[in-house]
Amino acid sequence: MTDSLSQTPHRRRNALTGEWVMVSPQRAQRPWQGEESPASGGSIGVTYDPDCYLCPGNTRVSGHLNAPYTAPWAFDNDFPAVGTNLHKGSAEANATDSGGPSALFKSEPVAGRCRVLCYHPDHNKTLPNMTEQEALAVVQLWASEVGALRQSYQWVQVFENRGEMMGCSNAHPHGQIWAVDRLPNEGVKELAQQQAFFDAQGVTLLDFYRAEEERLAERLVIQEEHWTVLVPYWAMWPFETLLLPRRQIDHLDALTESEQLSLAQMVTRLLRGYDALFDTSCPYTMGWHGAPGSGPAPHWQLHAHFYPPLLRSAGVRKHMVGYEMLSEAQRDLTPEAAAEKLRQTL
Ligand code: H2U
Ligand code: ZN
Repeated sequence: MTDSLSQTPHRRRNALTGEWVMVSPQRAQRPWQGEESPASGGSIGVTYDPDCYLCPGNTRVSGHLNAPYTAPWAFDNDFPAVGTNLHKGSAEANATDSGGPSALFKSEPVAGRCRVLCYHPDHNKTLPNMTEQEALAVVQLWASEVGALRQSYQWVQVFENRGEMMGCSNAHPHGQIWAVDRLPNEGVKELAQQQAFFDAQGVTLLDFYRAEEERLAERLVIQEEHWTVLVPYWAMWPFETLLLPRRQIDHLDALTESEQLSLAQMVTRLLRGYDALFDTSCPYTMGWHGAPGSGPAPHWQLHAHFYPPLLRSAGVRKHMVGYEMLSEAQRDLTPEAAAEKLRQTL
């Protein structure tokens, strides 16, 4: 990296969304006198919690009974953000592009299906603590859920919020899926950038980008046969990473068996790295972006984003406030320095 990027303020463009992030490397050493959240202390240690609404056989808030599951298991969210009832009685699309005041009060209906994915019957078995086979079972559940839901919905968002800092309400290892019939903002931005790049260059943006990052090596975190993890050039969160397959893949359900197994290894390894870096059960939001719709999508590259909020230690997080909320994302630590620190823990 040139000295100017490692030492002087600059902006970097996110090639996947078209947005910019401001990088202020000279600020990375500034003293911190703000909030230090207490470290979460990691695992509590119970394998079964009679009060947990996700443990096998327990009763949920809704009164429904969980299956006595012994492998990853999914159910329809009892408090879904969207209904499956395809627009019946819901708001009609109410604005035209003809101008006038109605253009300022635009809305449209949205329908979908929300699922909760219990990753493991053991209340305490987070992804980084799983064996390869246990994590593989989670990967296979992601894949089968995506395979089924994308037949009916435009956008299938698999995600996991881990830790209280990320608003996760329950320690039981679990993820969620919100599948919707409208393309959400992130999908719209990523689709526009990937489509435009493919139309202009004839290659898949993130596949081309990954090969370039592998050549440069300064932001690589893990690279093996089927997958690469890197801190993107345009990372917004301090230790944000991007997980990419090493061939073009549209959807999670298109992985081969060896790609699934290798993915299980990669995810647990990366999450163990995060836990080691901060010496805590590291909070994060992670999620998969597969191609919208169910048809072939050579312009799209399947990928997962990992967004841990931590900055220096278990107790000091990055706040996306002030300039970030009002202007644009900003970071102090360079993505190259973050990748170096992550590599040291793996
Ligand atoms: P989070 O902790 O990641 O928010 O996920 C918990 C989800 O589980 C949440 O979306 C659902 C909530 O709606 N849930 C049920 O479906 N049934 C329950 O009995 C409690 C929580
Ligand atoms: Zn539980």
